[in-house]
Amino acid sequence: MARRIHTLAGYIHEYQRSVLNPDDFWSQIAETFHWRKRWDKVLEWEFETPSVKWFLNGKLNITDNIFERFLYTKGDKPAIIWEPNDPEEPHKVISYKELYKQTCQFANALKAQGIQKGDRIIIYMPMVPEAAVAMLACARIGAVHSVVFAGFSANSLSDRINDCSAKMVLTSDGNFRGAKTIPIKDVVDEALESTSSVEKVIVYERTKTPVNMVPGRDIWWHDAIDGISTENTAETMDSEDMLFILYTSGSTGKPKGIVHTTGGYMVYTYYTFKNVFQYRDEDIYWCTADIGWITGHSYIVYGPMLNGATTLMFEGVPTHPHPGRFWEIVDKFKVNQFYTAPTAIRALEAFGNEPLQPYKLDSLKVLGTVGEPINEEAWHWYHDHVGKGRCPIVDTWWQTETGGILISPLAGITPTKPAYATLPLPGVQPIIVDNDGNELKGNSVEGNLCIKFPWPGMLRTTYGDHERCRQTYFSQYKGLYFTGDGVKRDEDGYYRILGRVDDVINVSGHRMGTAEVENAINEHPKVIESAVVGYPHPIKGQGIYAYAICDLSDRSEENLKKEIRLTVSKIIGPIAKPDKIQIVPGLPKTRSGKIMRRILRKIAVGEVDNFGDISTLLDPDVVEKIIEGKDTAS
Ligand code: 7RM
Repeated sequence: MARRIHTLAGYIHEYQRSVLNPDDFWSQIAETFHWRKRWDKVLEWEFETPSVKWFLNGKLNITDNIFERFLYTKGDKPAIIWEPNDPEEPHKVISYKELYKQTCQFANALKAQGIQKGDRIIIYMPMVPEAAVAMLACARIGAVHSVVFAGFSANSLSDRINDCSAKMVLTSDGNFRGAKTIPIKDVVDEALESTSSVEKVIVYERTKTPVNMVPGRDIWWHDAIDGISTENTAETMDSEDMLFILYTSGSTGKPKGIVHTTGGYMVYTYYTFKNVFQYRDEDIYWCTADIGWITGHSYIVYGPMLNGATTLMFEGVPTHPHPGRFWEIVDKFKVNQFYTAPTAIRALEAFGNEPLQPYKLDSLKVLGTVGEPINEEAWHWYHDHVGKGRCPIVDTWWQTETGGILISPLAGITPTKPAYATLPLPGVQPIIVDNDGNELKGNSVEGNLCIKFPWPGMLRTTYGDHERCRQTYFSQYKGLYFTGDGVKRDEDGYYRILGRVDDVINVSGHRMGTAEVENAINEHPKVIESAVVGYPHPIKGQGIYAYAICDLSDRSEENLKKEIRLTVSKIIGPIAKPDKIQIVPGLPKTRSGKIMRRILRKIAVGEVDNFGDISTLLDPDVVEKIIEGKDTAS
């Protein structure tokens, strides 16, 4: 198989080659694809503006490289195995040929509904194969998809629709999640009350939940494809044409639309999937992420499919109807590579080993984790009890912005080490800097993680606001991409990610800006001001601790906290609900009005002495009052 690394020596060799001559390295990988016109130049870049272009003037379509490329060799191979939320409902197996037909047909349907190359389409759907069809159909005709996690609120959805002026929304009547059925079409209807760009809504029937179909605007998926041809010639795209936008939280209030383009993203997700997971042609690969996150884009849909892999898609949740559900699915389909998040591992570990007992799990060859730092405890449990000590764990570090995995072991090829993402993939050049931007060279150092050279899968801009992209990622440290993560390089040169160094909280692998949550809390009319910090949480990794100054004149503290949680749920979504709320008389602020989160973080974990210098505080007494009230947090 082209471009697969087989040995540790091979890794070292490829890594060196990728640094010495990136153009040769990446063009040899890109050559394994079908290009309608070859690129003129491999790479043009500078990290000031920034401007990054890969495979310049190359012409291609990413779906050509999934379907037309594999049709003769893998047409009958399962592309998607879909397991529904309810174990009683039959699963589906969709071959590459069948997925190709569905993609072409839906691509034609989108065109028939007036969609053209460059139009933005929001996908707000459950984990059903049609969600992948929707993404691929957009890519086929050059429409830009923006998948929004179907757990987000109407308000979050309308913000995203407005930010990219989406012309269409793809959704479903409802979403089965564990024991619940969530009426997501209602959420879309509410979101569309505060948007004006959306002309059409296509609704996939999943739950048979009654919905209100707006005449002239809403159309059922099955009606949209009725009588539509299953043949379609893919649009010719430039390497640097936008493939998708995915919104992600940062340290400011408003989520950013991360933009990925066609050629580089294709090459990068293909290469990283192949090497990190060491996927073999007959393997069944399962990533448990939702397609609303970048992991779902790169490692459920594009990466696996560009490798002609069989990718398992699961509609449900880890613990429904029982905490052995994941292991049941592994055995049912003889899953070989299993990729999940530390938060899921910890949640399942909490049930003990009993739920594992009925299952053999002997098909497993590779285990993966992503989304947040994994603690050693959870790593060992995963390794010993799920992998039975036989399976290497790939702890994959990457971001929405990076498009694909940057630092990770290659399964069975390079060494693993508990809680370490270990080594950069070929083509990835990490650098650690101190707060002044000085490079920390050599081993046994700790600092801010930056990347000093482009890789094909990296973000190109933030939608509609390039300056924000520069500000957020390229301005802290001159000439470097700043990840926002702290990192340690140990005595052997292995990387351990230490978590965010900015105001981003990582709850169960989902990024949340403190400002974003505060803005939502402040929407409650009785909240005067609030400050939010992360604190260690046994299952979620980090929990949200909110300090709020409130008007309690006409309701109980308990009721107000309930209402605040409801408000946050409505504005962002249930995942942003604070785990703890403490009503406080004031917040520790500097004379310039900046909230000293450092102090609030310490109080949240019960460290109530040794605050360092608090003399710059406007009102140092407030700290004492917050400490006194700590037990009222709930
Ligand atoms: C893929 C994804 C990105 C942030 C990132 C880190 C954290 C992700 C790991 C990790 C430690 C890991 N994209 N993170 N993977 N921390 N070890 N293996 O999660 O944009 O949603 O989040 O997640 O802080 O900056 S993301």
